[in-house]
Amino acid sequence: MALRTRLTDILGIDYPIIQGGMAWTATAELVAAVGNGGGAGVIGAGHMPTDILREEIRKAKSLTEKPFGVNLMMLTPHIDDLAQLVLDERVPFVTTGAGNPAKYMPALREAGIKVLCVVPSVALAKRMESIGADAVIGEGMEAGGHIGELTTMVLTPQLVDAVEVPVVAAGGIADGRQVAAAFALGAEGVQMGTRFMCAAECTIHDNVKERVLKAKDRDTIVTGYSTGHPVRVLKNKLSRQLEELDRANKPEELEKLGTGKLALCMRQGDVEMGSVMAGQCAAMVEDIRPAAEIIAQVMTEAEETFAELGGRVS
Ligand code: TUI
Repeated sequence: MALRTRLTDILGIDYPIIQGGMAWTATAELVAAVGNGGGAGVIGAGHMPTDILREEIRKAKSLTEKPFGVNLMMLTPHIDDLAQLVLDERVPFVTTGAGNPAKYMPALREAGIKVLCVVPSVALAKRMESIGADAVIGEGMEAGGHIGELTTMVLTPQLVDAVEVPVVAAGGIADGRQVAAAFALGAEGVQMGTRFMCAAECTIHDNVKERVLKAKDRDTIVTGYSTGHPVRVLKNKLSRQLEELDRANKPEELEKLGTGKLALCMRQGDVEMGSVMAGQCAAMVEDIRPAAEIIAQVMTEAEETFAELGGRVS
């Protein structure tokens, strides 16, 4: 059964589930599978060269008739070119992350592209709403990759109180009980990244999927506080070296050591010297299955959780 919220109406999807736009991870195959399963697939542009992103967008268009999005990562130096490309290709929607997308809002809105901004704070959410964001995605620090300071549990209800546009909860969500919890907090959708790393259609190296499947509750760590861009990863040889540089307060060396390591992990499968970006909920991911099944299972679990709640409280 489809579940309708303002988010599903805005994006034209069946289920209020957005797939996180993970760089080097969320490629056309995964994005199309999520779309065909009734969710919102999002290509992770990250630092992708413009030509490659164009190919990914065209491939996604060839694999699905459903709407899909592109995540624009504000820290990339050629962000102007990537933003122009999504305008030229008339991508249905964009998610933005790792910075303030204000500069691109007028052109995106003018082109009729929906914009959903990832925000780590109430202040940024209000600002994004004031410049025309269609929804905000509040991402808690349980998430993988670049993170803010607040947890999903604390950020979500504050966003719901602060803005009129729909709030999507993100960070640490991998199953239907958590989706139900997000809805209880007032969210109208969720974004899941780590869970979709173990979708059958996700093209990352099998070594990474194995690492995620093996992860336990305390297996992630946040490195890079000294650079101002903290990043959550699964612990490995690289994270221990980055931790040392953080402790020694050597942000330049840390940046240098971290460069190129996400691709090394996701594409080449080096899970010791690569950056295994994943959220705390990696511990909850227990199988590899098609994206459509992940979506169906999570939605069924969420509905069961709602039904059960009545019986557990009196
Ligand atoms: O963007 C993400 N997660 C990412 S991006 C990424 S690539 C990268 N690699 C190394 C260092 C930095 C990035 C890997 N993972 N999530 C969305 C997100 N956005 N989380 C937090 C934010 C955020 C932070 C600050 C959004 C806006 C913001 O605004 C600050 C400002 O400029 O006002």
